[in-house]
Amino acid sequence: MQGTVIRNTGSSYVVRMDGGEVMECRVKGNFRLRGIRSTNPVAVGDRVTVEERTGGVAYITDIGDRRNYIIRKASNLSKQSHILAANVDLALLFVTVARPVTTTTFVDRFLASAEAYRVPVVLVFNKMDELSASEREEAEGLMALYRAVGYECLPLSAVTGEGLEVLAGRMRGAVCLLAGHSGVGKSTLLNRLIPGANARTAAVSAAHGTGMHTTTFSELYDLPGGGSVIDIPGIKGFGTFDMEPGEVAHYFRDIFHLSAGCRFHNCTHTHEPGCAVLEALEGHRLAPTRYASYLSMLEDKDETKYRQPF
Ligand SMILES: Nc1nc2c(ncn2[C@@H]2O[C@H](COP(=O)(O)OP(=O)(O)OP(=O)(O)O)[C@@H](O)[C@H]2O)c(=O)[nH]1
Ligand SMILES: [Mg+2]
Ligand SMILES: [Zn+2]
Repeated sequence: MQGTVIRNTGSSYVVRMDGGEVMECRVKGNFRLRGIRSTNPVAVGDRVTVEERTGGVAYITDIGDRRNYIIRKASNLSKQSHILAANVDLALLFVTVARPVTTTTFVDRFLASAEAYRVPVVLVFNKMDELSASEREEAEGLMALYRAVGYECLPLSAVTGEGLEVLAGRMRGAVCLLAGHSGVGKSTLLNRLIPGANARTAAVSAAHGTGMHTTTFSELYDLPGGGSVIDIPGIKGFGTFDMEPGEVAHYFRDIFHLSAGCRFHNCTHTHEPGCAVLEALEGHRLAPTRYASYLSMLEDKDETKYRQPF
C-alpha cells in the first residue's frame, strides 16, 4: 500500500494512504535511507510503502524517490542531518525583523540550502502590523535586497490579514512548507488559512523576544482550495549539510552571477586578485550581509556568532 506521510510524532508516523485511510505506522529500527544519516529517516511529505504485519502493526518498508527536500545539520556539531520535509513545491521562509529577530545569516543559509536541493522559496515578512517605523524600514530594506537577488518577497500580517490574499494565491494548489524560527507566526498563518486546523500558537517571550517552541511535530494539512501546508517546529539555526566549500558560491545567486567576472575560475572570492565579487563588495554592488553569510558558510561558522549588521 502506498501513501503520504502527513505527521511525524517522533516515535511513529501518520500516513494517509492513497485510498484515504489514515494509519499510524512505525519504522523498523534498522531502516536506513540510502546512506543518509538522518535523525528522521522518514519526513513529512514522503511517499511511502506500508505493510501491515500480524498484530495489526503497520510498518513503513520503503520510501519513494524524493523530488526534493530541505535538509539541515541536526545540531551544530552533529554529523547527522535532519530533513524538514520532502517533496515540497514551495518553501515559505518566515522572516521577522523583531520579536523574534531573524538574522540575514539564517535567511541566507536557508536559501543556499534550498537552492542546492532545488526547492523554490518565497520570503514572507510577517508581523508587519506590529513593527515600529524603523523596523518597518528595515523589513522593506531587506525585501528590496532579496528581490534584487532574485527572490520573491511578500509582506504579511497573519493577525490582521494584510498580504494574506496575495500569499494565499501564491500557495494555491502547491505543497507549501512553513519554515522559520520559533515564534515567527507559522502556525498562526496555518490557522488563518485552515480555521479547523486548530494548531497551537503562543506569544513570544516578553523578556527575550524569542519563540516558545510551541509546535513540536511536523504536520501536513490540506488547504480548502487545493494544495497543502506543512507546519513544522521552529528552527534555531541552519547548519548546512554536506556542502563542499567550492560549491557554496553556486548557491548564492548574486555571488554566482558576479563570479563570472573573476580572473580565476576557481576563485574563492576571499583574497584573489581580479575577484569580481570582492570588487562588487567594495563598490556596494553586493550586500555585505550576503557576503558575510557566504564567508560563514565557507568556514562553516556558527551563525549565532554573526549579528545583523544593520
Ligand atoms: N502582531 C502579530 N503577531 C503575530 C503575527 N503572526 C503571529 N503572531 C503572534 O506571534 C506568536 C507566535 O506565533 P506562532 O504561530 O505560535 O509561531 P510559530 O512560528 O508557529 O512558532 P513555533 O511553533 O514555536 O515554531 C503568537 O502570539 C501569534 O499570535 C502577526 O502577523 N502579527
Ligand atoms: Mg508553530
Ligand atoms: Zn572571485
